[in-house]
Amino acid sequence: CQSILPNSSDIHRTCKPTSADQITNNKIPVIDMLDPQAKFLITKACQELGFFKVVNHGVPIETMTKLESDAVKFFNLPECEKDKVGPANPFGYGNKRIGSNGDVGWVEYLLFAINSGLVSEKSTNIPANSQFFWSAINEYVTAVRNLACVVLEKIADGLTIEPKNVLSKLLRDEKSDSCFRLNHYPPCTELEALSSGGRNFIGFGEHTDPQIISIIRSNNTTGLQISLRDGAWISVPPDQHFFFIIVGDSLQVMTNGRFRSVKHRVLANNIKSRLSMIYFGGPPLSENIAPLSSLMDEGEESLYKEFTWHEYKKSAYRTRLGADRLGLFEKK
Ligand code: GA4
Repeated sequence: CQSILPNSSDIHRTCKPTSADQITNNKIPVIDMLDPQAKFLITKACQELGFFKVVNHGVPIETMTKLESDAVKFFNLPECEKDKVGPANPFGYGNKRIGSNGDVGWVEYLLFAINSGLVSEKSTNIPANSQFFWSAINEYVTAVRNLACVVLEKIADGLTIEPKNVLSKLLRDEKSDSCFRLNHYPPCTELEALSSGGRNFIGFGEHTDPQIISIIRSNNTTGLQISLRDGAWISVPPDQHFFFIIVGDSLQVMTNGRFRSVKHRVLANNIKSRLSMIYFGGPPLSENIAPLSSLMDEGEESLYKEFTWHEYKKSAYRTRLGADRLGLFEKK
């Protein structure tokens, strides 16, 4: 059973904690999807932080817990079994290596393409007829895609742009280039030693998501942090019953910089495993990523050069995880 792990010294990528490096609940907006004000509150959160939590989201808890328990079963398999589904290129099972440009983290994952709204069995070499969790995963992905679309419709409403489905139709399109990720962060026993020296152990390095919107749900283990405008990192208290919404680079461009794609990262935990599931909602490859005309003020110019999602994605895959990907497309 040969492992593909890089030399362990490669994964000792560390970072300095900041003064704001603590569990900070009150900085993260909590949006009740049934609140008539939700559209305004969501829009405000996207402008200020690019991140918020949603409650009353309508996704049954069992849809989340069923997939979580199947995912735990998968990640508990012997390494040689999991390796049969890898290496991730970019889809499939990956262990510690993230992308193909040398990024590593204390994480193992499954990355799936989504085709016509369903997780593509062909994007990994997991047999379609295996005892794998296809039904749990597709039930989950269908539910969160729907939630993402409702959020995007509220955003259009909050920004008073027409038509209301101008953003959500990109995710509902059968050519939508979305993907789904299961991340498992095993407990990291070296963490204590390292953090006593004032450093933290990186599970998944800082980055922004290239897509329009991401929806993340995790088990009850800490680790996720987001960066505030002033550069301080705050820890996001985990909440297994709810979702966190992340504004992606494409939505920043479509709102001509009104919304902010939030930098985030995951720190490893020394005691508990963290399991997260993330839906990345992207447009069709041929879609032009440009400010929405109905949003632009008179005489307002795009802050960005013209590009399609395909071009942006191609460029993103050539960058390191923490790169300023959007910077390459800004008009200087
Ligand atoms: C970050 C968001 C998603 O997880 C992802 C990641 C992708 C990958 O893991 O293959 C990338 C990363 C992500 C952006 C830069 C490139 C590509 C790893 C990497 C170093 C699936 C995505 O779409 O972009």
